[in-house]
Amino acid sequence: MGIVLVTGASAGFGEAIARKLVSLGHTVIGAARRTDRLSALKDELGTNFFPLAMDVSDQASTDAAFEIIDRQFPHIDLLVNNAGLALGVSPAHQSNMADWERMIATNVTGLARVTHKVLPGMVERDAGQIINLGSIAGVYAYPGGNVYGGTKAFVKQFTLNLRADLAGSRIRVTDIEPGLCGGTEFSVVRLDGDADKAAAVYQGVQPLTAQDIADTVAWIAGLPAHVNVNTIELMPVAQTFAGLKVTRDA
Ligand code: 8X3
Repeated sequence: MGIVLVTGASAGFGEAIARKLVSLGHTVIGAARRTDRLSALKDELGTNFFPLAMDVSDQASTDAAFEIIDRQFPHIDLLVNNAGLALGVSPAHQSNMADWERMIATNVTGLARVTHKVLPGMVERDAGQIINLGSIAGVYAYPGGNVYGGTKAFVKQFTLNLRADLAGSRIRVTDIEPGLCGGTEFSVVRLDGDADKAAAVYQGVQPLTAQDIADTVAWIAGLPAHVNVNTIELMPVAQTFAGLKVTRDA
């Protein structure tokens, strides 16, 4: 049983991962901006859940959160870099620059920032595990994916590059790459709060669930110490990578 830091723990994947890992006996530090939601989770999960205010897109907020972690916890055994978001599905030339900057600040800079905080301690102890939440959007290009897909390609390559730098150590690093996932606020946020458009994304489809992702995290974390899952791609059966578009002359 270990000490786990989950970012973006107030909702969606992060909340499900926190719940799952607490149920398995881990101590979970659940970090997020929305502390009211973390408090509710604390009421549910009890002493093995430690709510922590942290906005990974903000250096000062992350510094303050790590001062608390350093005071209260001896080390982190598992970092789950889950905080991230998609904003917009417009083609690149019609996208909003502020949306792009926010995705980069959270999905790229935030993930790197938290990793940069945690990694030296893991290397010093020659122990630990990092699980990053990438996406199929970082592997397959699709219309409207533009910067979101770019941030997830960063997550994938950063994960693999960490493996390269950590060669010879016992530290494990994984990129989980989910496809279409429902039952979370992800699509509502992506579609700027439009619940009808978000519901249409899942029309007639059984998507992955946050529970599927939490189970995957728990499986990877529970593998024997000599096994590293480099990347793992999950899609609902209803989604495939068929359909490379060909534009024909009229
Ligand atoms: C998002 C994956 O398939 O919903 O990370 O665009 S998908």
